[in-house]
Amino acid sequence: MEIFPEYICKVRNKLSVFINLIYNKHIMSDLNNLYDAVLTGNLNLAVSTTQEAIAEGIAPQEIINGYMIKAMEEMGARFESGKAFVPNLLMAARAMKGSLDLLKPLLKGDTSASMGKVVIGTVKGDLHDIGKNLVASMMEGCGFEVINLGVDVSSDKFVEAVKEHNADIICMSALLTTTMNYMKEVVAAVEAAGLKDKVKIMVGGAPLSNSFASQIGADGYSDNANSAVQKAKELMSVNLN
Ligand code: B1M
Repeated sequence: MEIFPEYICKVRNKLSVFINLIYNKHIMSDLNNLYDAVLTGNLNLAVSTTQEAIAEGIAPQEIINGYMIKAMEEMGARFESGKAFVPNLLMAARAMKGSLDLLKPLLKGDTSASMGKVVIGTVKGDLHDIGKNLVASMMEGCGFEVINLGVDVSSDKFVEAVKEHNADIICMSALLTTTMNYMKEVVAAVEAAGLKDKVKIMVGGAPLSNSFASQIGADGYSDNANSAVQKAKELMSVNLN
């Protein structure tokens, strides 16, 4: 008779392992749906899968970095090899934005004091804004006040915004090898306006590197949204000393 409860216990444990396995597989397949949704530009699937993932308590960072950015990388590779075209890029971007809109509020932290003011924009000639908006959301989430100037931003606009908002940091984004050099013009314009000692300049975007950032006289470079926040904090503490 004593064997019976032990037997029930073993069965119960086996069952719970089995249920966990199914449950985890369910989560995995959901997020793989998100990868597919971004890649195929399926906005509805991207939104519904993101809603499910949020309801399951999956961290926004995991959803973004583990699935959406990977899908975008694959889209870029397909575009480069002639297997995808501009309409495919646009549809993928639309699906990713739909999903990011749901995740943005979750990136916001509970911060009352401002860490500093950031003016952010994609430089003149460049229309890519997904990565830049991700950086903006992360900065906001970590307590920075963010003034988002959008895309195709000229050096004049950056300088005006710094003056108007008394900004501490400029964040520039560029995704094209043809537009990244414009960043140098922005640095020169900031210098010409006599603001170089007042505002720190950060740059980011896929074709950039640390050495490019130093070459153009920027104060910081980061290759993703998380490290951009870290760098901004670092630069602010330098400012405060
Ligand atoms: Co275009 N595109 N695109 N595109 N596009 C790329 C960039 C490309 C690499 C694709 C490829 O060939 N493999 C290629 C550039 C090649 C090059 O210059 N070497 C390219 C091209 C050629 C073009 C066009 C010229 C195509 C054409 O018309 N023939 C054209 C240019 C238009 C223009 O800007 N004037 C074009 C257009 C477009 C769309 C408009 C259709 C669309 C953008 C839609 C939008 O953004 N609203 C698009 C897309 C979607 C892409 C890819 C596929 C994806 C970009 C993306 O959103 N990635 C891209 C291929 C790729 O990147 N692999 C490609 C996801 C995003 C989260 O990552 O933007 O890298 P990312 O941001 C990261 C980091 O870089 C960093 O943090 C972010 C988060 O981790 N970061 C910063 C970014 N900005 C930062 C700023 C900071 C700090 C960090 O401040 C401090």
